[in-house]
This record gives sequence, structure tokens and C-alpha cells, in this order.
Amino acid sequence: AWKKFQAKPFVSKDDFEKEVVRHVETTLARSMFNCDETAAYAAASLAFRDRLITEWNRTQQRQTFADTKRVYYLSLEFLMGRALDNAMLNVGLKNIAKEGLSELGFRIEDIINQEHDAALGNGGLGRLAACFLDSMASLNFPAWGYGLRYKYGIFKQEIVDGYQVEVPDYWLDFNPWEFPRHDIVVDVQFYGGVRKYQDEAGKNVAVWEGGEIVKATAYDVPIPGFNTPTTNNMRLWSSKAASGEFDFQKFNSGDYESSVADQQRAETISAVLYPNDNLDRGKELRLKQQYFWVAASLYDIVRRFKKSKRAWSEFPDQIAIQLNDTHPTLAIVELQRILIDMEGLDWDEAWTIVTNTFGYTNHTVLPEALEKWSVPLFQNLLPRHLQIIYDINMFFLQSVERKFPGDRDMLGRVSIIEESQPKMVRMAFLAIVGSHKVNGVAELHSDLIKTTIFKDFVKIFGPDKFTNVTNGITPRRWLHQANPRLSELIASKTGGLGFLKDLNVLNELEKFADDKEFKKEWAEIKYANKVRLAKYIKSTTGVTVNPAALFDIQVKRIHEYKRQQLNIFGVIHRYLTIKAMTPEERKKLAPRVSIFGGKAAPGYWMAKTIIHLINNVGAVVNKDPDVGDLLKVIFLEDYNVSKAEIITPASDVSEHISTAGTEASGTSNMKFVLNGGLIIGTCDGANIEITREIGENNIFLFGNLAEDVEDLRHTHNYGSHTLDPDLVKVFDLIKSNAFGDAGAFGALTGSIEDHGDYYLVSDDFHSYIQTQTLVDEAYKNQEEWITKTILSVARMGFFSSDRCINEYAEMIWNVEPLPVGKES
Ligand code: 26W
Repeated sequence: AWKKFQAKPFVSKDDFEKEVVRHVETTLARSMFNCDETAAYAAASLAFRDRLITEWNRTQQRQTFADTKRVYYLSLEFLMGRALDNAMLNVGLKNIAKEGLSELGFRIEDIINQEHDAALGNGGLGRLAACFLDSMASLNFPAWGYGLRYKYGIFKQEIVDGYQVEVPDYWLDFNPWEFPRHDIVVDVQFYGGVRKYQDEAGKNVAVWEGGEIVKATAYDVPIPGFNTPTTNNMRLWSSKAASGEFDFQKFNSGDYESSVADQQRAETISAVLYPNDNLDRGKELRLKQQYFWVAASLYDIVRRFKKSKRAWSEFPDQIAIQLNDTHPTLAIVELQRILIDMEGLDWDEAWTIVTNTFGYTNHTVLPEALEKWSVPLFQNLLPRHLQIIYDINMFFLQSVERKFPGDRDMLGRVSIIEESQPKMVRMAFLAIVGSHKVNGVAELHSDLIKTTIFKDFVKIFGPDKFTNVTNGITPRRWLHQANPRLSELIASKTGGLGFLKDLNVLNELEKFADDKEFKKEWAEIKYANKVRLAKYIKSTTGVTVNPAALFDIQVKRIHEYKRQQLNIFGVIHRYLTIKAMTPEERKKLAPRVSIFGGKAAPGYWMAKTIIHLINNVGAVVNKDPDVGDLLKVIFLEDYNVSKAEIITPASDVSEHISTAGTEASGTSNMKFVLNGGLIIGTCDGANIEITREIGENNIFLFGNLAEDVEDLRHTHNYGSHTLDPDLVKVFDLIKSNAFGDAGAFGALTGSIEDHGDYYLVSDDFHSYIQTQTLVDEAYKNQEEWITKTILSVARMGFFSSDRCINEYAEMIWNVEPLPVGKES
């Protein structure tokens, strides 16, 4: 009977407006007479949210009813960005919303800009998780994301006197996209001890008891697929003290303050995202976050499985769990604990289920990023888990001993426990041992993990356990949403928006690579995107840049391995060159705008020094009358997903210049090429496959190869390390205080001159400068340049995250999409 009362999602402009007005006047309790942009954003979001909820409920019912295998993507980071624009485009009603809002007196861009980014991630790994959620929903996979509901996302970056200052990012003031599930609450235990005994049947039993309990409350966020009713779920956990508001026991005994303190201590667990990218600091609170999130998620997954009343042996047929890096590795131990301690399975039976359930994705080979936890810390926080890890390790080492009898060095190298002082748990090794597949994120990276950090494990498990899934990006956000005009042009030439679901359709653009009319439109769109960015630069930095200049962009986390220092040294070299030129020579040079953006981890001094240098160089260069339009240096504050949507479509070239062998994949390289920009890059990460796809004529590659890096480092340490002469001139200028007190940059120049130049800045400098000269030359021939960019876009189909998800589904998860019935 209730079916006839079910809400009908709006499809027309009038119905949309009706919904907006209703939400303003009732949900928000405001009058349309004083409806400002904030209220209009809220109401428009609520209107779309209602639409999503309907499909979300249906999708969940459909998936439950079908009872087929599901994927759970465990990620400590989901860098989602904004939701409203994405929701409007994915359900295909942005035009209706635009007209409706306009009738109500608003510009849709202004309304979209009201939204605070959901910035629950640091960089590549978190954004990859967000792209994967979009693809899994768009391809109709039954898939959930599980993460933490941080109260504070990645900090907001302010630049004060050229220095980075961090400001907390409190983003939850008004968030219409999440649904608290106060009925879905999981108790999570910490500390305490383990009691072991034999039961009547003589079976060994372990009971983890005592300690403290923290409550995990679920918050659900709908994930709409593009042009499909499938709307998946992202479940984020929030922490609270077990006794609720405060501890009544303590309260009654007059200990009010300490009960409030307990509450705050519990809430601290999900309070803040750790802002380190590629650096493991081994803090207890981080391990607490990891277990809190993993325990709640597994409880939820197991509870759902138990409802189906299947045998435990069917668990891996119903459930695939993907570990996004080692951060959720405790899930392996937790599932083993549930099966043996709570459900009474034998060790071997349980372990078979566990290893068939998990897959592990590695995202970095940097040694300082590989997680290790101290055994004493583990023992205190998770005593039962440490015992299980020791058992996992014992059985594993026994199997190694059988395979390689007497190889004691091997045992020491692969042991999950590092015999250091204190002992450490090596999480990556645990993740490998507990999973059935391990993958890297680009071909070179996947080869590197097999030949370096995980070499022994290839010998032990065989090569088939290791595989590659090259990263991708969602073309919905990174083309259709970020670059609507380009998307429209492509649609007009390829027969509609189909390319957004089958990115190889872009191939059809090849035939327009020399088409005059098409090239003109293509170039106009790029120019308009550059004008948009130039306006943004003017309004945020006050600097006027010429949109006809070559826009050279490097936006990503600031890290020595990503080598923003190489870029800024190159900029200083260009400045020296311009200064030394005659006015005649200057006329021949292509004007350039060097644009940087990205956050440094708050404790990473060298990265902060690089930001400082970039800003100080900008302050000098931008007002030098000899230079004028020929060179501008811009640092964009607070780079994030929504800013990336403005920046990415506006590049002529972007820089992906990591020391070869250090950047696992990179994903912004893909975004820039897909938006009609060329790239300058090293032979690293996915740059190599991008080159293979688009052709080496369409990319500016330079620098030493990964295979030579180790030897080069040795020559620095043992031979005489002579710096590149052009780099010496750059350093001399810095040391002359041309960019402010050179003392501030001593550590940076010193790391290259005196401390081994670990990232090979000097070794690659000449090659980099030469390649930049090639860029200058190539840019002068706009006809050829535009053709290169069209051909590149036409060949980028491979880098859709849809292709990645299909590969994961087939090679790792063994899951199939759930077709959507006619009912929706
Ligand atoms: C424990 C501290 C820590 C925090 C974050 C260690 C490692 C990380 C991430 C794994 C770093 C990261 O985001 N890696 C990036 O992952 C992207 C998606 O696969 C790749 O494209 C980038 O190359 C890689 O740096």
C-alpha cells in the first residue's frame, strides 16, 4: 500500500524549483525573500540529495536481494572534493538545475562554489579512492567504501610572508551529503589483556578482556554512478566514548571533569586526518585510528555476511576486501581473530578464508613511507592482535624454511617482525602474507616492488601473486565537470556523452587532429580555460598574468622526491637568461607563467623551504621591469580538489618530474593530458605508459632512468660530486641574497651541494633545462602544438578509472557488475 506514496524524483525544471523553495521554506526555515547563496546551495543540495536517496535505497535493496559478491574498499583517505556539481552531472540534470536556479535569481557557479570540499585525504592515494568509488558506481559494481569521518580534513594552507601556515579545516558545519546512522554503532576495544585456557574439549581458547571501549557510529554518504541508477555507499566511522554523553559512574561519584576528558579522548580518534604524505611517524593515535576503523568495518561486513546464513567457507565467494596501502592491514588480523576467537574456526580454515578475501595495493616504494609499528606499542594497545601476528609469522616462516631450508638470512629479511630495538611489525609484509594478490599502481612501479622491496616474497609465493593495475582517473569529474566546454565539443563530434562511459571512444578525435575548424574551437576552449585561471590568479594573488603566455603548472604535494626544487631552480635559470638577453633576443622568447601549488606536511621543513623559495622568487621576478610578461611565478594557496578543477584545464604544459623510480604512478599527469595539456616528465610512474599510449612525439621526457639512479647516488657519495655549472649559477644568485636572506635556503642548496643530492637534482638539471628549451620552441608552432594535444587526448582512453576497476574486478576481486533492472 505504501508504494503509491513513495516520493517521485523530480525531472523537470519546475519540479526542481518547487523542491528548492520547499527546502528553503521548511527544511531551512527561511523565507525566499532572504534566501542568500548559502541557503540556495543548501536547498539545491537537499533537492538533489532526496533524489540520490531514493536510488540509493533501491540500489542497496537490489544488492541485498541479489546477494552476489561485493567489494569493500578500505581506505583511510577519500579525497572527494565537492558533491553537488558531481551529483547534478551524474544524474544528468545539471542543465535543469542551472535554469531553475537562474529563474530563482542565482548563477549556478556561485551556488556550486558555496560548498566546502570534503578533503579527507592527502593526495594521490585519497583521490584515487574517490575516483574508484565513482567508477564502481558508474559500472554498477556492488561496492562500498569504508573510511573514517574526520572532523578535520587536510589543513587549509595559508601563505603568510611567503611561508606556509596551517589552519584547521572544520568542514562539518553544514554537510547535507552525510547520513548519521545512530542505529549502527559498533563497540571497539583497546588495551586490556589476553586470558588463555583450555576448554572442556581440550581446545585452546583466548579471551581478550579489560581495557576500554570506544563506540563507532556509521555516517553514510551516497555515491551516485554516472548515467545509471546505481548509487553506492561510502560508510565513514565517527568515534564516541562508550558511555555516551559522559560516564555516569564517574559523574555520580563527583568526577565530572574526568568523565568529560574520557569523552574527549574517545572523540580524538576520528578528530583529524594525519597530514603526512609518504612519511610514517609511528604515532599511537594513528594506530588507534587504524584499528578503530578496521574493527568497525569488519564487524559490519561480517554481520552482513552472517545474515545470509552461508557457511564460513563461502566468505571469500561473497566478499572481496581491498586494502588501500598498508593502513588497513590490521583487517587481516582482525578477521582471523573473529574467525578463531569468536566463531570457533580452526586456524587453517580461518587463514584460508582470510587470505582469499584480501587484496593489497602498494602505493609507494619510499622506505620512509613503509609502515612499521613498535611491538611494545602494539602489545599495549592490541595485545591479542600481536599474538595473532606472531602466529601468522611463525606459520609463514615455517613455510619459508621448508621452501628454502637453512637460509637464515632469508628468514630474517622476510620476517613480519623486524629484530630491531625495539622490535617492529612490518605492515607491508603482513599485508603480503595475508592477501591473495598484491598490486602496484603503474607498470614500472609494479616491476620495482617485485625486484626491490618485495623481491624475496616473489621467490616465496611465485610471481603470480604480484600484479599491476595502472591507475586511472574518472573522466566524469576530470573532463566533464572540470572542462564542460571541452566535454561538449567532444560529445558533438563523437555522438554524445558515450565517451564518458567508454573513454576509448576518444580515439574518434584522431581524425580531427588536422581539421582547421575543429582546431580553432579546441584552441579557443584552452584559451578560455586559461582566462578563467588568470582571473582566479588575479583575484587571489593580485598578480596579472597574460593568458596568451605559456602556462607551465606543477600542482601536487610538495616533496623532495617530486622535485619542485628542480622546477624553481629552472625558473631562476630562466630569470638569469632573460636578464642577460638583449631586448631583441627577449622579443623571440615565449612568455611564460610558472604556476605552483601544493601543501607541505607541517613538520617537513625542507618542503616548507621550497614553498618559501618559490614565493620569494615570485616576489622578485614578478616586479622586475626587465622581465615583464616574459616570466611570472605564481604560488596558488591551498591547492585542493575544487581548485584542481579550475587549474587542470588551463595548462599548456604541466610538470611530473620526480626522480626516476620514486613516483609510483602519479594521476594528475593523466588529468592534464586528458584536458589538452602536454607534459614534461621523467621516465617514472605512469608517465611511461602515457608515453606509450600518446606517442613519444607528444611528450617532453628528460632525465636519468630508474635503473641508473642507484649507481648515480653512489658516485655522489664516493666520487667527486661536481654540480652542474648552470645550477651553480642559480645557487650563486640565491646566495647573493637576491631572493631574501640566503640563510633561509641553506638547507635546500646544501642538500644538493653537500649532502649527496639524493634526488639527483644536479644530475638531471641540464637535461631539464634543455627540454624546457624544446618546450619553448615547440610552443611557437601553435598549429603543431594543437595537433599534438588533440592526438594526445584521443589516445588517453586507457587512463579511465573504469578500466582500472574492470581490471581489479577481473584479476583480483572476481566480482561482476549487478545489472540494473527495469524497475528504476
Ligand atoms: C604512513 C604515511 C603515509 C601516508 C600516505 C604513507 C604513504 C601514503 C600514501 C601511500 C602516499 C600516496 O598518496 N601515494 C601516491 O599514491 C598515488 C595513487 O596510487 C600514486 O599515483 C602516487 O604516485 C603515490 O605517490
